[in-house]
Amino acid sequence: MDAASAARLLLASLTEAPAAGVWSAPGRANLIGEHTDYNDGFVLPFAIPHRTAAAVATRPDGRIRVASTFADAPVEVALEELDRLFPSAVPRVPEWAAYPLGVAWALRALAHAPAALPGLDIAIASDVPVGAGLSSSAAIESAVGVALDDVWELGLDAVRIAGAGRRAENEAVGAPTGIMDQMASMLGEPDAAVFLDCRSLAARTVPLRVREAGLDVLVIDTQVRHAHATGGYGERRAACERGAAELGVPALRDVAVDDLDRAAGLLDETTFRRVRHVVTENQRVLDTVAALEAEGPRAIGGLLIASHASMRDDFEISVPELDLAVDTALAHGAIGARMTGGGFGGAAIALVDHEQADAVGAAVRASFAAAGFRAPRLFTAPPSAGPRRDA
Ligand code: GAF
Repeated sequence: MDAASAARLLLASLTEAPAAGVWSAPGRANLIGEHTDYNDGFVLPFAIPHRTAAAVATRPDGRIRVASTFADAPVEVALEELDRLFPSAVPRVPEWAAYPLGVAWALRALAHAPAALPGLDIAIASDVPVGAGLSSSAAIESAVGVALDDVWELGLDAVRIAGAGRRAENEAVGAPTGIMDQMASMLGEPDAAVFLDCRSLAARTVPLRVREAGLDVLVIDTQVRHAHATGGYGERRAACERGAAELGVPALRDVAVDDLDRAAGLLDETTFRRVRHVVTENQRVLDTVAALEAEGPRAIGGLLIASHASMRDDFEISVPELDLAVDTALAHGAIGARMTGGGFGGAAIALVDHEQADAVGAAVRASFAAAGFRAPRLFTAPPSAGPRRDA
């Protein structure tokens, strides 16, 4: 059953009120541009076919209830209670519920007459792998965001809805993430990547016609689960902020590749390597956009490979499973491969000839088995559509 049908069924089990509608939004893979978003830099993600759906019914009592197929029990609060729950550095409701309730809180703050908004029952279902670095959380935020924008008649554009999703992530869940995932989910289009300047939020699509080029994007979910509210992600972000402060710039976006020699003399060795990753990764995003536009996806393999090496060696966010996935894919003919998303687990992507996709997948499975790693989950992910109303 698809996510929209599952959400609709779940809603029917919650309330007899008719559904106002069902909306869905995709997860994303990042083609290139990792840990650049919160440094005011450039990213180039694309929406994947996996989606999260939100079925919504209004209710007259000013309360909001969220339920999901991946949680035991619904969570219900009064709408005005949202302002007492958030912002919070730690989720004050079960973590899964902080995503949709955080979006409702952030969107309610944008309404002209918040007290007049109707209460809601929201049922959520998803086929985006959780904890795989494929933005299952942004998919929830975008699906709920577009649903509430319609039901509450807010008239917001995609960038404002993405901003509400990011507020939920940062201020309701407490994960110090950037804006990439929400913008990718909101702006994704078939056969295209989303080129986003994270400083200005100017975005445009760039052709990513993998099928036309005889290629597949193979996603290799290592099944090593990660979480961005804890640990390494925040440490990397702090190192970038430290580097920018020591170099006297507002953000690492303002450091050019040619400035790196000077930076090496000013920063401690670890901070320098964190900075070098971000600075060179920004340039790789620009180079990838230029290569896609001039020559198409067969021209970007070297940039993907260099990006992975930078994350592995300079930013140190890869894990052995991701490195093995990338190395094995490359050894079996992939044009390029890299880990995607925040790191410390999650998924890698490999750009492979369509005819070789099965063989590359089999080789990755065999290498994981030989290394004693948990079996990876593999699927192809053509660049796909953004949010839509399903019913
Ligand atoms: C996670 C975050 F949510 C994004 O904002 C981004 O920083 C990414 O990691 C790394 O590029 O997905």
